[in-house]
Amino acid sequence: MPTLPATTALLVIDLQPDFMPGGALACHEGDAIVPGIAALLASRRYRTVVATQDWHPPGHASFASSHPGRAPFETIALHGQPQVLWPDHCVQGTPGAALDPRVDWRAADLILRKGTNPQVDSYSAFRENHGPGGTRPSTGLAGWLRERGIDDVHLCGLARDYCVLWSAQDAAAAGLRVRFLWELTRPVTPDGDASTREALRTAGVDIDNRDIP
Ligand code: VGL
Ligand code: ZN
Repeated sequence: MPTLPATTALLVIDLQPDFMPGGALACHEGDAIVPGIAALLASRRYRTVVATQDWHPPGHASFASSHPGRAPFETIALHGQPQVLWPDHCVQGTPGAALDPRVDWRAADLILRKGTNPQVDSYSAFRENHGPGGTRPSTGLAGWLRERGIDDVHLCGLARDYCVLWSAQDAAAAGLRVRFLWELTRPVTPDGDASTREALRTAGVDIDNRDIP
């Protein structure tokens, strides 16, 4: 496989055991994408690779268990915005929060942990969800990529309908060219695929349907 231009980076979103079948917040067929992503990293086809790691403190505000009387997958208002309440997942330092051990992460140039603010969720690799006061602090990733001359990003990982989608939307909003490696993503909610595709089209994101790009 030929090396891609140095202006293209691969973003691998939240490839962690808690998002795999049997995990705390399993994505539908989440493990099906692991061999393809492992092969992509091993090929060294991308000169720049960024991995994100969902990394919540215990008692995080996105956990249903932090809201007495609430159940996982209910939606509440948090900081004035809708917030899906999740099962406890990706708790800092637990095995389910590790990067997937089937991938050789030596090819990753940056490992970005997100969701560390106890009060605020963070789906996107680029900025937190709405927090108190309505602010959405940047993670600095857009600047990190720009400093390296990167203007094109390819995204894969979990979950297709949350963290990969939100990262793709923010990448496009940051002025990057964005390719969504559809077959190297899997959703929390398979029924949501049509609306995910529509949201990506609206954001101007290119959907790549090949098994390996
Ligand atoms: C994710 C829900 C909660 C994701 C992370 O990686 O898509 N979804 N935390
Ligand atoms: Zn999370």
